[in-house]
Amino acid sequence: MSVWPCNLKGATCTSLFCLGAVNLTLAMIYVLFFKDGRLFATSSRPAHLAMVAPKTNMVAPTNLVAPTNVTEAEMDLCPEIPSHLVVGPLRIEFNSPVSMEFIQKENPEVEGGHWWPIDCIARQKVAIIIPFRDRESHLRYWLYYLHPILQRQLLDYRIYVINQYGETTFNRAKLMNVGYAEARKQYDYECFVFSDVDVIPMDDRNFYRCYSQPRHISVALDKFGFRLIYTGIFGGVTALSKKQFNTINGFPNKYWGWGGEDDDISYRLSFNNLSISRPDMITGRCRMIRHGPDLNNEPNPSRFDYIEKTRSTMATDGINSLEYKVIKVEKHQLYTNITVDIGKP
Ligand SMILES: [Mn+2]
Repeated sequence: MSVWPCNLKGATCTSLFCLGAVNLTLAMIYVLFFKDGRLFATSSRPAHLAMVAPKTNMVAPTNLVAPTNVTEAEMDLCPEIPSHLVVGPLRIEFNSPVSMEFIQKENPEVEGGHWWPIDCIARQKVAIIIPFRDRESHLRYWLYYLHPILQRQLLDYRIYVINQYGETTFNRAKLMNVGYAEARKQYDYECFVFSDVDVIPMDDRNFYRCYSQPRHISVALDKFGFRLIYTGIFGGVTALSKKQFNTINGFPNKYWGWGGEDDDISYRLSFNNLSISRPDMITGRCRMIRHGPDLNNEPNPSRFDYIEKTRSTMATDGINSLEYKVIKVEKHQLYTNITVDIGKP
């Protein structure tokens, strides 16, 4: 029996075999080194690909523009859509609590909530701001799910938890203003994402970055049957560039208690001729953690009066009139915590 893998004799068989071997070698070189479009595209930071739904559930992104031809000067910029990393729909559940230690072990490269890609230059430096008080278990779910997603999106990001000091009525919009102001002092961010602690995206193609218009990210909440409940809605998770944020004088400071501040922000956008950019209703699906009413965050009865006057108040109530006192700054591995006294109504 011949050791050659064919029945032909002599030179014909040898050359066929050699051709096959050359082909195989070339294919291996391609797979090993060129697959990511970059020579030796190896990383010491493996992408976290857990929690992936079956491939059959995946839907092609319709809201994303294909990257244009990369010029030589942009050679090292990260791809606008890292399609080799993002996976599409994700399974998001809140049944089994996760410990902070576990999430820390899962994200060894994160420091003070900061992570950035090492194989390419991130397209945007993003400050992610979470207005917060007394929701530790929600924060753990948020960190558990979001860190891997933001890393697959190849963002240079840092998580800021803006923790309201004391027991007075909660003020979400003012805390977001504080987050903006404090983040600006630390780093030259070009994009600010504002996220409720209890909202988690269900698709990693829903990018936590800025667009040419202010971005509404949490467009299809499970709580509302995955529908946009009204056109101007701008709550949950949103993203504004530095320029967009300053154009509207930031957010209002006077909405104490639940409700109204998101609509005020939406009015600020339209009065300044900005429109709202959104992902499609599949990519934009999000889950909200169920919870009872918070202490000291009752619905604000003045909100309807305030919203009516946004056009005249937005120039004087905003980032230009913000006053607060930082109580303490703590760098945890997975986030930077800023506890702040924002006064009272
Ligand atoms: Mn909530």
